[in-house]
Amino acid sequence: MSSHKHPRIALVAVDLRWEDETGYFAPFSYAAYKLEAAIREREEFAHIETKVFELVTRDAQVFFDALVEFEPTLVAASTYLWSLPTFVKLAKMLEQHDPSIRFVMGGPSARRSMLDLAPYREDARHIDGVVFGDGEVVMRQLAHHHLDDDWRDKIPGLNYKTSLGWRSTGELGRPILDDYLTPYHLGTQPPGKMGFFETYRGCPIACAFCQWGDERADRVHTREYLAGMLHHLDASGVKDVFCLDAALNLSPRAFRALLAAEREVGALAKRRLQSHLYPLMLKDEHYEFIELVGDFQASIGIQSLDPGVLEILGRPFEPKRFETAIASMRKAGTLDMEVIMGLPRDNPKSFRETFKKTVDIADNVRVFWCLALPDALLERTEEFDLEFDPKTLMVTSCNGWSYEDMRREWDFMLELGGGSERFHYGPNWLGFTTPRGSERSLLRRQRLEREGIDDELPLTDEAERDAGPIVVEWRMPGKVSERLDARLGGRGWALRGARHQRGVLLLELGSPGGGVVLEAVPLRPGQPSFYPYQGVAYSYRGDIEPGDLDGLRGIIELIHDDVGPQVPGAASGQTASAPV
Ligand code: B12
Ligand code: SF4
Repeated sequence: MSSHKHPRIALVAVDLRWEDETGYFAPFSYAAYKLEAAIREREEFAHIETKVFELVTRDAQVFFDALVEFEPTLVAASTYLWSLPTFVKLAKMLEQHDPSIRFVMGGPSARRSMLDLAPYREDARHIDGVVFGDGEVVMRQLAHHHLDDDWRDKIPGLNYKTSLGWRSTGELGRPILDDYLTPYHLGTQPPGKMGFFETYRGCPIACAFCQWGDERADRVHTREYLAGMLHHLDASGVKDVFCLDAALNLSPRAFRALLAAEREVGALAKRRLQSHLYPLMLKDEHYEFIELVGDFQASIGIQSLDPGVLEILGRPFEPKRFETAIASMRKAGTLDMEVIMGLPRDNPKSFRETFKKTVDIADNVRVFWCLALPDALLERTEEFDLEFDPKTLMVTSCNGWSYEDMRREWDFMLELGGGSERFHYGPNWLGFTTPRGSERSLLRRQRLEREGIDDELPLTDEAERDAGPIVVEWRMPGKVSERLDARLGGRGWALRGARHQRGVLLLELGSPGGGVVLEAVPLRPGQPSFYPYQGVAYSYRGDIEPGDLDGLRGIIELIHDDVGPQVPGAASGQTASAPV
């Protein structure tokens, strides 16, 4: 029996725009818009209303309020590391509000191993369906059947938790990539954002620490499809483009299709394209493609330069060929390099070597704190004697590393990065421009100006950037979080959220009398602040009784040891600018 309700599908995602301190990246949830397109492109679904709710918040209540107004019959949540806590809470809230609303979750954090972790174990049963892989096929099935009483029986590929454990509705086929249009084909992409495209899915290499490596990479888009996508992307006026592939050159078939499509359309000739490249597989045709692009910014995920570590973790590496490839890549464009700190079987000494070499070679460096991701290290904790924080997935110790080692290396890099151009960081990543990169970027800007390529930052609207209430989980390693909870709790205060915004650390504190937002920036001479304390200028927003001001100063002193090192450029970060 079917319900007589009018189908309304809400796709939800957390908007990460404010996570990028540099302003150079204006991302959006490509998956949410791509899945919406899978429904909107089909005539048979013309009667279904769809809407993407990509909100600048991690507060489930804010999503709930927005959804209740829309009255969805199906909520499809695009779930990543940064949105899992929010969407698990949201599922529960929606079920309590109206049990007839179907709540389905997909994306790389929608995994059994994640939902069985302590923070989610209890509430996972409020999710009606969890999809472990690609979403296009299942979204169309959901559009057809979600209002039927026996909807779950009709849709393979759903997993759900019962009091007796997990149940599955069966295997789901993988989508044929060309059968699904992009948001650019339909003109439904969000305005003011950068452009995203894919040429294939998955990655043929299987590095132990990466979630991508778990997927086969045997499906590619054709030249015709990519030419259509580039044509629409061009017409959309998007300025910066980011290629979502594991690396542009890891699938020869997909790459050749892209090369032919770009030759035909010429959409990338006046644009900046950021893409990962795999140095050991670079050939002449790749340089030919780079030549076609207006401004090509290559990223290389080297992760470690220690051949022994890479071998253990399943990543092919040949130092000689690597060096030759890097030398040619440096001639072709800007070179960003990415490394991971805390990889199992690596150690602080070897990591420091990798880091130093990377700073020497690259224009921009990005470092990621090792994460225990599902389909990757999360499934191999015993093998690597690995401990991690179940909320942030940040590794807290493993073969070769103690938590203190990691903290020390991280602080060292924060200090170094703090004195560099384009320094930005979050709880599990940091990045900056190297001295070599600063020189190069000056020359690059001059060249772009000559060639008429716009070098403006893609997202400049401050008002839009700050729109919406923002409450963020405290995402520092568990021990810091635990210490803060214990210290504040003893005085009747609580840490409700924390975020970095444009060089300012914002802490949302709950107090017996309400709450305040505490701002922390590095202390500069003559700078006004509520309480300058040990190199950090603390100010607050919100109402606080005059009698409570001393209490707030006491709280600042209490948390400073943990909070100070998180202030961009403060304390340890203020002085260092010397090259390693
Ligand atoms: C672009 C990108 C970003 C962007 C933001 C993207 C955004 N707003 O969504 C930026 C640069 C900001 C970013 C940052 C980070 N990222 Co990132 N990022 C990516 C990347 C390269 C592409 C994502 C994408 O759009 N893919 C294309 C779409 C089509 O694929 P998809 O997202 O998997 O969606 C498909 C399915 O999962 C499914 N699906 C998705 N949603 C839903 C919903 C429903 C209902 C259903 C049924 C199905 C479904 O269907 C989709 C189509 O088939 C991926 C790697 C990759 N290629 O996927 C990493 C990835 C998502 N990032 C990852 C990580 C870890 C990070 C960081 C934490 C950095 C780090 N340490 O590596 C940061 C921190 C972010 C933060 N502030 O907290 C991990 C996520 C792991 C996880 N379990 O969540 C990934 C998978 C890479 C990896 N290392 O393995 N990232
Ligand atoms: S780290 Fe890069 S090469 Fe290794 S599996 Fe992930 S995407 Fe592939």
